[in-house]
Amino acid sequence: MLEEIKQAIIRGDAKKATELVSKALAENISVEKILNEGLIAGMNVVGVKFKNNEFYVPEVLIAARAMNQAMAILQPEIAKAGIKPQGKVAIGTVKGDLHDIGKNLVSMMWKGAGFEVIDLGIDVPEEKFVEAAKNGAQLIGLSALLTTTMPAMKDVIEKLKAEGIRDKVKVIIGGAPVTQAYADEIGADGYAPDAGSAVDKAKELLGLQ
Ligand code: B12
Repeated sequence: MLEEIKQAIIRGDAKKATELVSKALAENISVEKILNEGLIAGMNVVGVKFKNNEFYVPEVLIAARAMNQAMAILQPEIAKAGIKPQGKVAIGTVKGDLHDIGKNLVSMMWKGAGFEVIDLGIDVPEEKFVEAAKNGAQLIGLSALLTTTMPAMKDVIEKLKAEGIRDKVKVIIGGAPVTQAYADEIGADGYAPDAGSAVDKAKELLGLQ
């Protein structure tokens, strides 16, 4: 079943992927397994094929659409795990960057962990992150998938400093090219390599565990 989900994502067959995810849930396969061994595993293969020029942008977009639709089915299940809002957090993909699958996944996991999540979307200018912090977000998540957009994460931190609110909000960063070393370099409070550890890290940064 998980292998079939993976293959449906690779083919970009949204109908099949959503059907299979519903079926897997009905058979009590854990949300975590469906995500990691089905959806993310499929998207990883798509990534390799894209890199090797076996897939081009349209195929990747079709796979991404299938992934997003299948994730929409999982979302209520992920959310069920949550209890009451543990805090207010905001997340967005930084300026110039349109990748949102990983960001959406982190957003879902945070919702599932009981956070109130403000999703700022993609291609988000630094002012929007600052605004979210001013509106009460205690933690800001920045996502970047391109080496060329990683510096925009630093711009957000600099903007928070310039506005005098850097010490009022925690900043956590992530995305495939991002590392702990980069987080240290730009003065972010934390980094997480995947959506699961993003939950632990957020809790840690907000003093909840
Ligand atoms: C899907 C995809 C696209 C889709 C995006 C669709 C969408 N709605 O997101 C489309 C086709 C639009 C696209 C476009 C481009 N892409 Co692209 N894309 C990918 C691909 C294949 C998969 C990315 C993905 O979704 N992975 C699955 C998710 C689940 O993983 P993830 O994003 O890493 O997220 C996880 C963690 O990183 C972490 N995380 C993510 N965000 C955050 C945030 C926080 C706060 C935390 C804590 C954690 C966290 O948790 C997530 C879940 O576990 C990657 C290859 C790859 N394997 O990464 C290339 C890739 C990222 N793309 C690449 C490129 C070059 C481009 C383009 C420039 C191509 C072009 N020439 O037009 C454009 C750029 C457009 C733009 N301005 O953004 C390169 C980047 C190279 C580089 N080093 O900079 C990659 C690596 C492919 C490659 N090897 O060449 N792309």
